[in-house]
Amino acid sequence: MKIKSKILIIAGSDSSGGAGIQADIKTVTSLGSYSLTAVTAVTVQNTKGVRSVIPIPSNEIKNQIIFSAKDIKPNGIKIGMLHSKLVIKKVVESLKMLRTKKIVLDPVMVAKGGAKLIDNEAIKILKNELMPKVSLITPNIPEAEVLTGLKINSRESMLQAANKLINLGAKNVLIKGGHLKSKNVEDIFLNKSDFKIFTSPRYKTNNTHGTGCTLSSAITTFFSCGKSLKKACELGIKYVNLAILTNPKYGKGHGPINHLSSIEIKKKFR
Ligand code: PXL
Repeated sequence: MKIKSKILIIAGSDSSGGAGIQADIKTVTSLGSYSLTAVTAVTVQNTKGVRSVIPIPSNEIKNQIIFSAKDIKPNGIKIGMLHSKLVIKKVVESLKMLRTKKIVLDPVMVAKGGAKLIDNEAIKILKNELMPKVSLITPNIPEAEVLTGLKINSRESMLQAANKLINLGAKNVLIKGGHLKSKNVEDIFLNKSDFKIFTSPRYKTNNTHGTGCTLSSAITTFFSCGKSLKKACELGIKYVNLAILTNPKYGKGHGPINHLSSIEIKKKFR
């Protein structure tokens, strides 16, 4: 199989393999693209929770990005866990040095079990300095609440929060509705001129560890292969839904999803 595109993944390691950079690599690979990585932190965890987080020094994160991506030029960049202000500043500096325009930011804040993966002062920098520079930001409801200061408990308040993020400088926003207590899951895509609600069935399962990482990586892959961002979101959501539906039931806590549930990218990479 011919490789369709190259994705740089900037994210933390999840030793249990369901989320973080492991989920990202599996997703990008199963959708037919090549991944290179910059590891931002090493977590010790299993499906029941996070035991520890060791940050990688911010200079080393920048070195990983620049040294590897100046050699193998990525068509798209996915950004996940960035735990501190300094790391975010180094990532912003690094992005400036690369030419890659297609960048998706998953503003990771808390792991499924409740462990914090970012510190408070970093959130402000992420919002002010990184968010305006990326193509798409993909917060879930708690993350969108932190980023906007709004309480989100309905489709209307999701839309309000998405609008606020656009007014704060985000180019495109996908707010994921999985945390709301609705029959179906609604994810809202918004930019200055377009708007779309993606409706998916809600599956009754605890095995949703890494869905956010997986979705943002899938979107980055489809986007890097020439799909529009809106279409890439639609295809990414389909991929994650299928991955949840066919989850392998591993572990005693929040189990991983099935990254091998690939769907075909029809449009050829240009
Ligand atoms: O799903 C968010 C996430 C991102 N990155 C790492 C994680 C997690 C959740 O556990 O461990 C490294």
